[in-house]
Formats: sequence, C-alpha cells, structure tokens
Amino acid sequence: MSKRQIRVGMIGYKFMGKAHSHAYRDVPFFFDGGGVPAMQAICGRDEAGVKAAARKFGWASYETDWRKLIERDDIDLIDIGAPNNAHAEIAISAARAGKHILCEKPLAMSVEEARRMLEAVNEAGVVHMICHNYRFVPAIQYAKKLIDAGKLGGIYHIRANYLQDWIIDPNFPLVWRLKKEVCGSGALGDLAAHSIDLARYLVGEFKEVNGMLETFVKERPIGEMSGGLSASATGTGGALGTVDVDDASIFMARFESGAVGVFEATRFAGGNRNGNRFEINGTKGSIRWDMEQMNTLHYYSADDEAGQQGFRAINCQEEVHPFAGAYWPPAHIIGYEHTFINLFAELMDGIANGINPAPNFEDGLRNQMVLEAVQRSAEAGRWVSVTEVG
Ligand code: SOE
Repeated sequence: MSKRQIRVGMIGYKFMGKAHSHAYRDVPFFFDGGGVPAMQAICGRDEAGVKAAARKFGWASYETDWRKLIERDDIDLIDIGAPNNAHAEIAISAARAGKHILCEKPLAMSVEEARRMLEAVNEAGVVHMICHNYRFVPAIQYAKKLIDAGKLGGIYHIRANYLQDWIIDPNFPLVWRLKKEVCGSGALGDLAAHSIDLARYLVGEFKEVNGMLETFVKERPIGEMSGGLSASATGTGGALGTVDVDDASIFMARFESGAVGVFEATRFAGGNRNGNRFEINGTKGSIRWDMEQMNTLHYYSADDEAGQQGFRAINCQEEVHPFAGAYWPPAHIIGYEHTFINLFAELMDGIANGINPAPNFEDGLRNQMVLEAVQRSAEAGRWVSVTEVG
C-alpha cells in the first residue's frame, strides 16, 4: 500500500518549531505507518528569522502571516507552536478551513476557549491532537501497560513534580511565558499541565483540587519578549514590568477513582533544569519515573518474594516496550526529541487512517478544566471541583 503524504504548515520556529521540524523529518526514517509528512511551509512574523529557520529545518517555503498559511490548498495539517493566546483563533480558523490540527499545550487560555476549539474540530471532522509529548516516552507507555494489566492494583497516590530553574535570576527578562495576557498562567499551564496529562493518562480523571500559586519575583526587566529557556539575564537599571503569572504552583487533588495526588510545578527549584517526575503507589505495587533518566521505569511489586523486595530499574528500551522497537537495539538509548517523533508517528497514522489519536482536544479541554480549577481554588482558598469550572 502506498503511503499518504500529509502536507504540513507549521506556525512557530523557535524551541517548539525546532523540536517539531526535527520530528517531521525523522518520522518516516523510523516509522512505517501510513502517513508521511511533507514539510510545506513554516510561519513566523519575523521574515528574516522564519526564512532562516525554513532553510535550516528543511521547510519548502515560509509565510509571515498564519492566515495565508491556512488559506493555502497545498496544506493538510496546521501545527500550532505559537504562544498560547494565539491557539484558539488559529485552531478555529484552521478547523473551518478543513485542516487537521496539532496544537502545543496548554490548549487554550481558558476552559471557554478550549471548549470552542473542541467544538470547531468536531464540527469540521478533522483530526486533532495536543502535543503532550511526555506521554510518548516508552517508559510512560510501559507504565500505562503495567497499570492497565493490574500490576499496581488499585491506585492510592500520585505525587508529581515538575521542577525547573531558568528564571531564578531576578534580572531574567519579562519573556512571554511570564505575561498572563500571552500565556494565561505560569508554571501551572506550562509545567503542571504536563503532570496533569500524565496523571489523567495513568491514574484517571480529576475530581477536585485545592491549590496555591506564588510569584516570587514580581517585577522583571522589560526585554526580549520572545526569549525562552535560553534567554539570558539583562543588566540592572532598565525599565521593569509586572510578572502577573505564577512562578510556582502547588495543589492537592482527589481523583474520580478515589486516588489522591500532590502536584508541584515551579521555575524556582535551583539545580533542576527539567525535572519532570512522579511516583504512583497502588495496592499491589508502585512505579517511579524521572524525565532526566527518561528510559528507566522504577517498578516495585508487592508480589516479589521476601528478601528481594524493592524498586527494580527497568530499561524500557527493548522490542516489548512501546515505540522503542522503532529505534535501536536494546539499551541503545533515545532522548527528548524522540518523544516528539513518537507522538508525530501517531498523528501521521491517525490522519492517514482517519482515526483521532490521543491526547487530543478533548484531553486538552479536560486538562484546562483542572488548570482553571487550581487557579480558582488558589483565589478562593478552598477545594474546587473540576466540573465547577466546566
Ligand atoms: C518551558 O518551561 C518548557 O519548554 C515547557 O514549555 C515545555 O512544555 C517543557 O516540556 C519544557 O519546558
């Protein structure tokens, strides 16, 4: 059977633009599914920047206006890597133009926006996905298999933290990820959203949350807005602007199943560059995972014989581990970029075969409901049920 070509238009050319571009290039190299991406055009407002990115990343053309990209009839899939406040307008327009959509997380600025986005893709009947790439770590997919096979029994606990430290310096500039009107929330939407996605995937739906948000550095130098993790601190003495999003977000959760959770997301955990971690405990066993050693899943089984009990380290890089077989012989490890390649392989298959993969806009909406419930809880100082914000 010949493979279907899926013609892509990508919006954004910085960190995520690079990660996504790389994944499009590598999907057909490692995966034999029914869809092969054709990198038609990349889009960004700065012509010199987007032109250079198109050349470097291997896109056939570039656009400086996303509306033009959506109008093009040589594009099947719109990939949204623009800042969060642009997601809804772009996604809804793309859906109305009949394009399939991949959108970066968090899906939207609010539950209301997320709901409109979901309605638009459903009405248009297009394939949609949200880019929660950590789901696609083989160790996470294997954790899901263990849980679904009952190896952990009933789940009691999840404790997850996502720890970074790139804005500890008070002279780090007021980039878009620190401005509420552009990003919606801080560590909450940027980092906890990933932990929420993993928790929904592995433990189930959230019922209610009780949270607190803190902003440690309330003003920062106004500088390069577009800078991300690699922006550098500006000098002292310049104009300052207000940081109106959370630097840290901490919340407790109850799940529909009766499990309980503790979540912490912060950009002020010195020494933790990308510490995305969790532990889950059940009646029959536990698992532990840490993105900084992403190929290892720690698994404890209460069934192990006395004297041999304890966490064992499973290297999730063998044929039996989901996605791992597409790459190298056992224990020839993979990294961050492969989480995107795996997700994109699912997306290409979904579009080629007319099935909607997960996580999709429905997951994005449910995630947004948890984010908004945490925000409301922090403001009101009480437990907030997830349906209350829906
Ligand atoms: C910045 O905190 C960031 O790039 C997030 O936006 C990503 O979602 C996360 O995977 C890595 O850190």
